[in-house]
Amino acid sequence: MSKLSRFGVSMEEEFLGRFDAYMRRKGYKNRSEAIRDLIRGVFVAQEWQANERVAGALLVVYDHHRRDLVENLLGIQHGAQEHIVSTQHIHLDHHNCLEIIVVRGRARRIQDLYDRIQALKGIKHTSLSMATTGSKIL
Ligand code: NI
Repeated sequence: MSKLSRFGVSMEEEFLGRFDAYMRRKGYKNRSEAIRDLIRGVFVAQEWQANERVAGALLVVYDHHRRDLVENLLGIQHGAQEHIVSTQHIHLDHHNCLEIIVVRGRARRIQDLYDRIQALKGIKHTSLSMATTGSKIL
């Protein structure tokens, strides 16, 4: 573990009060850990903006009776094998399926993959969880 440094932060009381309320709601025991997590979030966002190697998960909900959609979804994934680490398929009910596609690679390529899946006709819901490989985050 690297050496810890302390620093002082000045801010308006009302602003700090709101931050402390946020911290308590989230269950943090102290401000330091809450601030560290917020800063880590900024660094992860920067990794994505700088097109670095990132990791993440795409979540897709769709009706599997739409065969054209299923075919297109599979086609896109087969064309992006180098970025797909694994796929988990959950049958939600008689009609709906949920897929979690774990991805890794350059941020722009992952974003492009997500955009193409999101734009498929018939998709009910998508979300992209932008994570990090962890190599640049303490
Ligand atoms: Ni299914």
